Amino acid sequence: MKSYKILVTGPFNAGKTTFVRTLCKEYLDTDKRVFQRAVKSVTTVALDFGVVEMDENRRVRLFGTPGQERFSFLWKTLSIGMDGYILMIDSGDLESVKEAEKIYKFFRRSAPRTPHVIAVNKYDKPGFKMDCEDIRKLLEVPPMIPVKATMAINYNSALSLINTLLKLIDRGDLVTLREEI
Ligand SMILES: Nc1nc2c(ncn2[C@@H]2O[C@H](COP(=O)(O)OP(=O)(O)O)[C@@H](O)[C@H]2O)c(=O)[nH]1
Ligand SMILES: [Mg+2]
Repeated sequence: MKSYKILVTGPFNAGKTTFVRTLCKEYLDTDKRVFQRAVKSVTTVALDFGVVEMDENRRVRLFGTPGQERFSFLWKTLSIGMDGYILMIDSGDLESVKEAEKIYKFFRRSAPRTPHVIAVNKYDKPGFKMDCEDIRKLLEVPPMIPVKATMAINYNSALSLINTLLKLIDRGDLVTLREEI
């Protein structure tokens, strides 16, 4: 049995907790009620955790980070031993993209050779949306790193994102990634 540790990171409200809940029958979340109900009424304060059984040979352990920068001291700790990470962004929110830029810089610096995918999330929502190519340019994502439109609320979309990342991890293209920095 191969076990992968995947970190799900990204700004507040991008859909990280939703992603873990969609994929995992059993999960742990640490969402707390927020008393300033500006954007949403609950927020993750420590981590999300869930296990996905991909098939009889592969298991994925998902660790979702808290999005707000005041919890960023946890990012490094949660990322220890990760095989890959997902950077999730709310495609309809420019603030989310700006926040994502800071988080991405943090992980590119602290884990420069770690395979990852960018999830341009909430693609089902009508109205303004950033497209994947714009996000790629803005975040300066290396060519071999996938930038995918996703819907964390949808099981098949969430599963397909995990599969994309596992393929990248199994290819072991870390050397190429290092050369692209
Ligand atoms: N329409 C739509 N809403 C989503 C999607 N993913 C997450 N959301 C909603 O976005 C809000 C924030 O999601 P949450 O998972 O708490 O974000 P987190 O802060 O990154 O953990 C919630 O109201 C979710 O229901 C998606 O793919 N489509
Ligand atoms: Mg959350």
